[in-house]
Amino acid sequence: MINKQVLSIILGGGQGTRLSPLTDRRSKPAVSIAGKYRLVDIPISNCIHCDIKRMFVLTQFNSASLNRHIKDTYQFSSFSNAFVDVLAAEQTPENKTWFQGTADAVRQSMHHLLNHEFEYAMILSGDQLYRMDFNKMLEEHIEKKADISVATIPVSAKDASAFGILKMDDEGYISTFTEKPSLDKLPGWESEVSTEMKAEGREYLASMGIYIFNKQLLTDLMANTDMIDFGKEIIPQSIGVHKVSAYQYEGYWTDIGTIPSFFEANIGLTEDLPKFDLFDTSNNVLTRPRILPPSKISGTILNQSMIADGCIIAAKEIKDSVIGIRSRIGRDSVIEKTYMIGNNGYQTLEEIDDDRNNGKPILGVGERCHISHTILDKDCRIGNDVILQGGDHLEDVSKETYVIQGGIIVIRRRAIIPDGFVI
Ligand code: ADQ
Ligand code: ADP
Repeated sequence: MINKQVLSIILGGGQGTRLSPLTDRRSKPAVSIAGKYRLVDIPISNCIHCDIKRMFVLTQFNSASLNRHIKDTYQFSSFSNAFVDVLAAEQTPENKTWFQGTADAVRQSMHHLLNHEFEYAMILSGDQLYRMDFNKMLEEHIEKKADISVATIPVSAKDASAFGILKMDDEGYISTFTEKPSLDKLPGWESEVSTEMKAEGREYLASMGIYIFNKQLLTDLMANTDMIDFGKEIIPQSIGVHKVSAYQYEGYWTDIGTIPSFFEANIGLTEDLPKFDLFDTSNNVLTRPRILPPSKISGTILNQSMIADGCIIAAKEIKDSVIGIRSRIGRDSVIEKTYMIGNNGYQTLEEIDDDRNNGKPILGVGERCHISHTILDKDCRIGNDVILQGGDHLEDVSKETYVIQGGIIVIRRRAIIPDGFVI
């Protein structure tokens, strides 16, 4: 029953614009993934499957879609104490008290957290794709009488600079920690890892940004220090002062906090045996059930693709792509390596006629388009004969209707791309 003593705190995104433009008008936890879920569904589902059912989602700004999603999805019996609450920073970007970092977000939310009884705070990131049994980590935390536990995963030298890298002593406590070391600082930071991980060249133990804190210590740190970040300050400065334990995890886990990693994680789901299995029914990803009709597809060659509910598709070919709810794709269009997020609703036949008569592209992708290495955000209107060919040949840019980042074209939400447009 230890999980009943846990309060989970999901860090839902800072001021950072790493997922921009997807986060320009909605908070990060509300960003759509795999055509029908939202990012926040990943940590929430992990918690629910571990019977950790009291959760706060800390976000820099509130969005209607996040609140509606949480309210409509996570409904618990009124006789249980389960809840998912969104706590948004109430300030403006100009205001100094806007969440300054991950620990500052927790500090500013402490008065809400302390309204609940708990022994352990489970701090999770809102931008990772993984499935983890938090109870195992919790059991180890208690067994080792740790004050703080940090979940760790082996990574390669190439990836190590993006993470907090640590070393453990013989008893499994963290002896040293460095946040995002540059490549030249890496020698000497290798750890003993399993032969499987070693064979993959993953010899550095990275912090997954998943922490368990004993309530008393967290309360003290929040009240008596002004440290604003877990990775940069609290974790490194706790080593040698508190018992900071490393929980070793070797399953699938990936950061989806940037446009390229978000894109790869989505497209990766279309592989024959994807590393993250959406078809694992005992640990499924939960989301809002929608009453949508089955997708209707005609004349399309479909390969390695996932098509969500409620789509109307007449494309020529769709491959290596994820097509989100209520997507509409016109005749003779080819979609490759693309994540189409989908639409919020359908147009009526009258609206479609009106748009056509006024020369305005209708919702979705038009006819004879060729789209690859692209993310189409919600409710875009892509005209006919549009060519969007993402790839490494493209420079990063930010325009009114689209952004290019790391070779991936991102068409902004509600953007209208005229007939014949070419990138
Ligand atoms: P990063 O992921 O780079 O490194 P950070 O940017 O602090 O760290 O984000 C952690 C999580 O908190 C993300 O989900 C982010 O969106 C969210 N977040 C950031 N600022 C926030 C704020 N002000 N309010 C609410 N949420 C906020 C961290 C650790 C590393 C570790 C990696 C693993 O610092 O040590 O290796 O996570 O991904
Ligand atoms: P998301 O793209 O994250 O799903 P939604 O499309 O659900 O976000 O937007 C949330 C709510 O805000 C919806 O009710 C939507 O109609 C409304 N909304 C979003 N953008 C606009 C806008 N530009 N003008 C008017 N209403 C908007």
